[in-house]
Amino acid sequence: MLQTGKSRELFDQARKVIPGGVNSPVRAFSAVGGQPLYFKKGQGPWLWDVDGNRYLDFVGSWGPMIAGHSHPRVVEALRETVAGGTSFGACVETEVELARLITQMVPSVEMVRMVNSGTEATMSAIRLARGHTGRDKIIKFSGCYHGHADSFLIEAGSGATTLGVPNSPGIPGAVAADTLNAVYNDIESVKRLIEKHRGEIAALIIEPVAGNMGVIPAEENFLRELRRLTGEEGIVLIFDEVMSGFRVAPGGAQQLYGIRPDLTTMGKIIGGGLPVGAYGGKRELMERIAPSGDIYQAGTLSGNPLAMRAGLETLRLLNEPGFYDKLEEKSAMLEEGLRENMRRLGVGYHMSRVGSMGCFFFIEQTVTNYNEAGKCDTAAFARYFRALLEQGVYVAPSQFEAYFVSAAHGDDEMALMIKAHQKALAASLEKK
Ligand code: KE4
Repeated sequence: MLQTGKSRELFDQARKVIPGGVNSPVRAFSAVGGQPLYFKKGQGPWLWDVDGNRYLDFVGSWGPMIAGHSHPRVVEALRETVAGGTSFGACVETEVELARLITQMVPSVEMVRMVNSGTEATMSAIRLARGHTGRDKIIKFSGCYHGHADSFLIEAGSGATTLGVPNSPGIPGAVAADTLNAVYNDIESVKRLIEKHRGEIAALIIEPVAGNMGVIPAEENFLRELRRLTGEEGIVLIFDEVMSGFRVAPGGAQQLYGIRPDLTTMGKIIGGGLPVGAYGGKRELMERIAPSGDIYQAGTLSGNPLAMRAGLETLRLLNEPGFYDKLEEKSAMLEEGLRENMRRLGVGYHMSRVGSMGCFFFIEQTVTNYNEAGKCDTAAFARYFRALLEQGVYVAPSQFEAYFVSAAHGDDEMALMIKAHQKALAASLEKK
């Protein structure tokens, strides 16, 4: 049994001064029972908690740590930068370098604006689309999560679903009325909304690889159809690649599928673990943003020197020859091992993976949308999660998230995960 006395003590104190004791709901372990762990160190694929327990990490801070924790090059870059100060609220050289590198890596992004979180990126992207088109409504997809801005917390995935609040209180009716939800991978559901609200829809925003209702890749012709329809209707197509960007390919899902959205939102990996978000796209759209245009968006810490340097160093690592090939090799090896375990145990859970992000659903049917994902046996997932944790493996504390493989995970770590997974899966099958 894991000794987590110090984490418990900290959590008791936290609950007195932080809502739910956490600074982000999905960390609260509420879907898997028990209490959150407090971590104090990460090194490569490993995490240590405040009680000294070591875990093999497949959360990777929900995606940013694709190069592994405390990568020496990132640490050195930050050490150098912090010696010269932490924030100037003014322009720095590295923000130009990072913007240039992003425009080189992501095919559709001609200009990019840095912000401080994925939420800020998506919030700003829909304001830009609304300002540019003069329309108010947006289409999103049930189960996708685009951060916690008002317009998105309608049938939202990730922590909102995990905690059973996909529609948060506090969203004004008028705002909620402008958010239309379609069904992921169901083009007819999009066509019906466009028919009904022709001329009123500013943007359609989608995770091209959904990672917040478990991992559900968009079917290829679905994305192609979305591109065609939005083009015909003057609707701004926004790919929310906060999670899939720089993860599933150097240029994200849009490179993988060869589809060019009008705007792309980014985050996570481009901060190398520091707070960063970004949105970018066609020049004619982006130049509408102040001060070149009249659509306002701003941020005290946008382009922060520490975050820019960590992001720049991380993207440079991704551009080293063979980075993605090696990541794909490991991720495929892990997938095969997990599938073999399921075959051995005679369970046919649905597994999906795109590059180094994946998940398997505690349900023996295919999962292509939110409704199907919602039918998973989350109690079995909770047993699986706890059994993995007891073996020193840390995955996301929710069925409606993804696991992430980093460049720091080696063959030994994969073998360890495959072994632990088999035991945890067996444990999850024993009805408690
Ligand atoms: P942030 O505001 O949390 O930086 O980014 C919001 C966001 C936007 N778009 C996508 C596709 C995302 O996955 C996210 C955030 N992802 C979740 C994990 N599924 C963040 C974890 C959390 O809420 O603590």
